Amino acid sequence: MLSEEKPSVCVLGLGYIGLPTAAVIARSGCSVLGVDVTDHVVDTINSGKIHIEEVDLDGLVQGVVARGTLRASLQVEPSDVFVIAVPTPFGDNNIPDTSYVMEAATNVAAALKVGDTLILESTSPVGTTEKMRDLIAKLRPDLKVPGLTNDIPDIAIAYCPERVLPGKILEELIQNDRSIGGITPRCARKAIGFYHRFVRGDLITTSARAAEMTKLVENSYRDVNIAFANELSIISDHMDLDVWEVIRLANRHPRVNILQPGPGVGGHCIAVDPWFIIHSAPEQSPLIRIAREVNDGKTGHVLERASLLIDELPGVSIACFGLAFKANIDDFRESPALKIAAKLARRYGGRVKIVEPYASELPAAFEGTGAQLIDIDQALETCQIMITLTDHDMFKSIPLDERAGKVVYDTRGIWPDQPDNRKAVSKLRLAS
Ligand code: SAJ
Repeated sequence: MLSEEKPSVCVLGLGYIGLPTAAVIARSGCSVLGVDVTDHVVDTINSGKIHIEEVDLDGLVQGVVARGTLRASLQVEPSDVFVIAVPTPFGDNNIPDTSYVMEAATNVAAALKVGDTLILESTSPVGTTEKMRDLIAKLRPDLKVPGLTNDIPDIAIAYCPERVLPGKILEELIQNDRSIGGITPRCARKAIGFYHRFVRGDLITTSARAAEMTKLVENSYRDVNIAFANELSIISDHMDLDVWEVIRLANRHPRVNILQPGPGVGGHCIAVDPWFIIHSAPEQSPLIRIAREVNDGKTGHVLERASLLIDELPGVSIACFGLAFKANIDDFRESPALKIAAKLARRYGGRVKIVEPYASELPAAFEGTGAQLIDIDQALETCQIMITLTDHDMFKSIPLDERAGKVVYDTRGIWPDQPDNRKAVSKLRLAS
């Protein structure tokens, strides 16, 4: 590849990160092959459509597929740059599972040639990029790999984590700064040359291990801070204080910025990544572990208090506002809101109504419960108890006069003007 030529790129894994990344690279004019293990995903993308929801992604994918700069396949093909963006779930006992990364690297190994760059983007335990390098070295003894040769290596390998926010992925893919962690400084420089093509944020070079840790630290930082807010809300429930008021006041301090309590932490990142650190350094990470436990425990706390409230008002209908794991998106994966609503539905059956403007039908967790999906107006007309679980803007804009006379358990603090909030909540004080 001549330096002024646009590299051909192969992106492995066409999920929430891989597909937007592939589409943005394709928009920069590179020829991109997206690889996925699922026929349906490959077919959908090749027809110019998408299988996930993300703001503006449909139009972008349609455009780059129509222009021929993005196509999808089940098979890896020779390319100049390979980007691995496959999941790294954790299995039993919260142990990170990097088998998809290693499988993807195995497929890439067969296609590698001198001059190629291999980049791992998947959130990974520290040391994964080096393990991937060792695997490549084993599978391709004909190639000089970085860190294992005294000569100039034949290929470059780097770890470059994404840090985009679901709902703002296309914007943040371009604007956010990125850590570019090379196995060697030369690898980092090669990776920078690639990301410069489509990222406007700063590209900061470091080692692969430091970049791996940085990604985990970012999400753990957020988890620990949300845990502080959630613990404050549990303390406030116990002491009959309004946590929202306390946080609002405390945040007037110039160096205090407490996050928002909620029904727990959802999604595939913040509730998962801290375990990668805990697994690597269990003795050294008590704070990170307890934060995870506090955030997971908050879901049970909300369920318990909601049940106490419902038990005080037998027979009345209950509206659960929101299933998504956070505001203004249709992502119900690992959602505390969904867990709470589904448990209430199993406990109280048809009395439970779900208001979720981002769902066209109730997820499988509600099967056989008798719960129904209704809209905001139906909820206001028919439900006396209202439990807010997701802070969608559509819910926030329900004015006070439409909520008058309702018993509200607002786990997100979206209705600070609700007059009987405190009264309803104080009735719930746990006998602890
Ligand atoms: N949450 C609260 N209170 C808050 C903030 C969030 O309860 O004050 C909850 C949300 O409701 C949600 C969960 O935390 O259930 C996570 O939401 P989020 O918006 O904080 O983060 P994610 O999971 O959508 O995306 C995170 C981001 N990481 C950080 O902000 C450090 C994103 O930048 C990462 O790219 C993404 O994880 C990822 O892929 O790792």
